Amino acid sequence: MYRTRVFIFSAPILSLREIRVSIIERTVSGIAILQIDSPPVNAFGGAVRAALARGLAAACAAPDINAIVLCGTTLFSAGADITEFSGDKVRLKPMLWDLFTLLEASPKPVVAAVDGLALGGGTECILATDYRIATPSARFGLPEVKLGILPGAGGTQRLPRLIGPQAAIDLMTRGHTIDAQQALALGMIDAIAEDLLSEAIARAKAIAATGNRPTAALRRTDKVSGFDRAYFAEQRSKAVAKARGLAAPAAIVDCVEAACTLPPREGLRFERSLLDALRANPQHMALTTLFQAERAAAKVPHLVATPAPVSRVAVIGAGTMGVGIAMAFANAGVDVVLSEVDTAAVQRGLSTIGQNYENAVSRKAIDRDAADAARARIEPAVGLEALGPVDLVVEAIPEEMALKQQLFATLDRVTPQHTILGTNTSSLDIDEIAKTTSRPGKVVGVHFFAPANVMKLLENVRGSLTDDTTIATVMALGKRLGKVSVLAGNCDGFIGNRMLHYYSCSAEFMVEHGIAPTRIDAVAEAFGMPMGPLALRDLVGLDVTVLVRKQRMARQPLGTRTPLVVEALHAAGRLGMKSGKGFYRYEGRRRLPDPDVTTILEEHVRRNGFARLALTDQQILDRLLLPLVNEGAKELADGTAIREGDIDVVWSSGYGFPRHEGGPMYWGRRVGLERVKAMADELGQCFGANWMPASNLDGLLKSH
Ligand code: 3H9
Repeated sequence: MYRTRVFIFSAPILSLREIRVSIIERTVSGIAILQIDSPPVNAFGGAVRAALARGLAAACAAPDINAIVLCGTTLFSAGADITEFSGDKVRLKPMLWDLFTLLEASPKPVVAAVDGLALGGGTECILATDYRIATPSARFGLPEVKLGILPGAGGTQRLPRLIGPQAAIDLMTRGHTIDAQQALALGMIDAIAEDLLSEAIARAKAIAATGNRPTAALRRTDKVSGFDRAYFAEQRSKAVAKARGLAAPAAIVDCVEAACTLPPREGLRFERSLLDALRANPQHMALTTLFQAERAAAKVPHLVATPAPVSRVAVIGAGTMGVGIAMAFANAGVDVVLSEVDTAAVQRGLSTIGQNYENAVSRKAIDRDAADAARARIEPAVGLEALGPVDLVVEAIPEEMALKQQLFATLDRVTPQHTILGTNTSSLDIDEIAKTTSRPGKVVGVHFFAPANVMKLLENVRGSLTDDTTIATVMALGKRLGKVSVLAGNCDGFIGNRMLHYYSCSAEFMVEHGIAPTRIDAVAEAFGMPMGPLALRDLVGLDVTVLVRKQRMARQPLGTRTPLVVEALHAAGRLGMKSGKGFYRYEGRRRLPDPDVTTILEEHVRRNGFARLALTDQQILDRLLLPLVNEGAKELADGTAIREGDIDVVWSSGYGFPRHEGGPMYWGRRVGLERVKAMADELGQCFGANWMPASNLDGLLKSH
């Protein structure tokens, strides 16, 4: 019917990836189609920006073109090219904000056609077009806040004008994605169509034929009038309260206020000045480095094996962990058999699962159909003989070596030879468990974090005989379950819990030297930890700490001092949150200071004759975090962790280390590894050899 010509506006090749923006010019229809095609995610790197600007200019100059359709491939665009964020990279012109200004000023109408994802600059781009159409499955979002910045290519100025300040603040400060139906309801897009390109072409033709162009977002005023200073003051204080120290949310509110109160050009200038300030804030680089570390963590150096298929999984144990793990698989579309020792136990597990899904539906975290489908994927089983043909087993029974060994010996007998046998242990020796089976190559640690259906981390643990296919399989599992996978070596506590020991013990030593638990927790929480170390002890249970510590004390070198405040509280009948009393007293989940704790602790300090320390808040923070970094360095030295970034991913995704601090190793580098060493020297003298400086700290100091 019509002649199709394809121009490839190939840009200077900046990397091995193919970068191109193609213009498909349909001369009969009079429509130019600009397609962004730059794998893997159509990011707006310099080359793409330049090619798009050239494409736009060519389409505007061509006399037989009346309108333009702008589209992507299977996704529209993931936004600005994050690899350009590291300081040393030269950014090619045009800058993203200039490109979108060009787009908005195009003399010929531009219709955006969105399939897949439009994120960050991808969403900002479509806001600068005349009309926006998306497929029903398209998703939109402005996740810049997660990188410590704001939608600084005009997004903070165009979005409120299209959808109003409240919805704009919500989208930009939370950074979540919404689907096409929600975007349509908000007024962010104008239509949804199955046959995306045909509809977009038809709309472009219609706008060109009538000459009736919709008002550009920046010139709209209907949604942004009538909001006073008090409204924005309230929005700002809500954003700050939720931000836990992250600077970007408040800046986003400031920009939205500017969109509601300033003329467009001034608003854009204001947005740029706040973008520049956030870019200069160390939080931005910390978050960007963590984004890259998360993607790197999933790639195990020199591992070439292909993951084995996993279509049916068994979870052994229907306690809190087992239930969460079963839900994590079911949510990802994997069939699960949940096994317990008797019918009553498995029924209890199923009823918890049912309740969890009901709660999720009422919170609107999942829709009813998806919840029912996930629940239907979980099948109960009593005993191990009834597991059937499963590809992977994840064991989540109590942390006792003898129990686990007995279980694995049975699993080895009752499951097919290809089945991978995973243990959810948080600290036990994988090799000791593997040796009870005839397939140590297929035994691996798959350490989920509670609640397993929510927490993002999967810490996989390689035993000395675990084979490459097994490792590739469990590493790929993380992505399938929507989690980040990190590979750890086999040692006491692996990457995360091994470091946690030093963090918690350091807090307890401070208590032994007269610092109040409430103050230590307040310092940790002010830094951004979701919960202080002593409140965390209460959550886990003081009885659990006492038990684990007894086993650990038998293994530690002579001359190592162990803090015994948990033991003192436990001896007074305080088990933590579950008994309503621990380092605090509890009213439900509400944590309150308890004068009885002060009495017990003072007696403990007096009886042992511990000296009182006077510490500033900064010194308390240093005593909590510097030993973490020291132990992390030791993990790098002995191969427990492959990369510093892996440790940062474990701590940010599994332990709530504030993401904008980049993780403990990133934080340690920023504050100075010399301080890590000095602290380790000091604590090593007091508490024993385990606390001494890592041997590789000097090497790490030189390596950056
Ligand atoms: C922005 O737009 C700023 C502007 O407002 C203002 C500026 C003035 N750039 O995650 P995956 C890579 S800020 C470069 O494994 P998935 C990623 O590193 C930006 N590269 O896949 C990986 O590389 P590799 C706002 C990017 O399917 C590969 O793509 N946008 C970018 O699970 C595959 O990624 C965001 O914050 C990027 N923007 O998830 C979006 N995005 O293969 C961030 C990804 O070498 N991205 N890569 O490991 C995401 O959320 C996810 O990557 C996405 C795909 C959902 C897109």
